[in-house]
Amino acid sequence: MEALVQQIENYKQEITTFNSGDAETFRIKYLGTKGLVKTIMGEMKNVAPENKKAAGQLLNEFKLFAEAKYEALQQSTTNNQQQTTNDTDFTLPGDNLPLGSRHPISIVRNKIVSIFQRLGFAVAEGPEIEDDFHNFSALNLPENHPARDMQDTFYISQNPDWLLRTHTSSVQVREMEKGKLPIRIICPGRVYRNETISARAHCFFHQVEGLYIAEKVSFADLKQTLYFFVQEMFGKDVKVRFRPSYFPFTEPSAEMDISCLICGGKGCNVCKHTGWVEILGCGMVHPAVLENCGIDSNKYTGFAFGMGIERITMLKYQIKDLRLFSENDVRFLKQFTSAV
Ligand code: 2NM
Repeated sequence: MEALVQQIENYKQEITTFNSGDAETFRIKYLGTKGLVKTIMGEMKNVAPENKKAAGQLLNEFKLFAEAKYEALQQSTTNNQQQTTNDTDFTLPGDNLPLGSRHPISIVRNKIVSIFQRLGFAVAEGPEIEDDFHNFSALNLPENHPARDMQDTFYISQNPDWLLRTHTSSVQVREMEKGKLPIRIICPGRVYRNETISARAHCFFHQVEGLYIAEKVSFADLKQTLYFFVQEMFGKDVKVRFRPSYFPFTEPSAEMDISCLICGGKGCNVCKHTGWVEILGCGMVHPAVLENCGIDSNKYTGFAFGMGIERITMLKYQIKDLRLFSENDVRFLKQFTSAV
């Protein structure tokens, strides 16, 4: 009995000064199924019968003492956690992440697309790796046309019928083949030409082409649509003129010029002192192209146009070198902002 009293005193001392772990460590060591409190409870069987009552009281007291300490430890852990939470000020401003900006080509493409969408044109897309039919044959480009030259176009060595599209007209061919008329689409996208890279040429650039096919579509519709477009794009004061031109896939064909934005038509370096700058090619879709795509050219007519996004972007922002668009120099790229 004496020994048990002494032992409990020692354990109480140990518990009072316990600081070698959290509440759970304490629970396992003292109150768990293999803990110290259970172990000394087990020693009751060695206590002489006349001492059992006193020993029982002593052990119960010890158990309560250990439980009180456990509760105190639990409480202080919770307090600590609350303390940590309160230390974090969620109202402080976050880290400053550098903001990117949209590429000027994307800004201008989005603007072009949104103007034509307001006129009821839908966006159509297609593959950049095309076959000869969709890029050339269907579009009335003869076998000996210079655009088909190995030097002018990138071919895929695996299959001589495959190439990188040289215009997004191939997307329009695919839409016409579907046979759902009328068609009113614009096709933005990247196109490829086998050119030596310079300030004015690159091996890839970006285009938006448009196509409208229905019954009784006329050249007057073409002119009015494109006039609306340039007024929205460059302002109401812009003037336009059409010059006769040639494309194998349109007849008649024309180039459209706008009055020079820089000098207002008086003559400057940008317009090479003519007062006009060329911005797109257009025309009435050649009946042979319609027939190649399975459309009855006696019933339907249509107009088409195509423009280079780089060219329009260079005009809009007075950018002098095409290479700036693909060099990814942040000092250049961060100068452009847009709401679109
Ligand atoms: C241009 C100029 C003129 C054109 C023609 C077609 C199609 F598929 F309907 F035949 N798509 N795009 C076209 C016409 C493109 O780009 C300067």
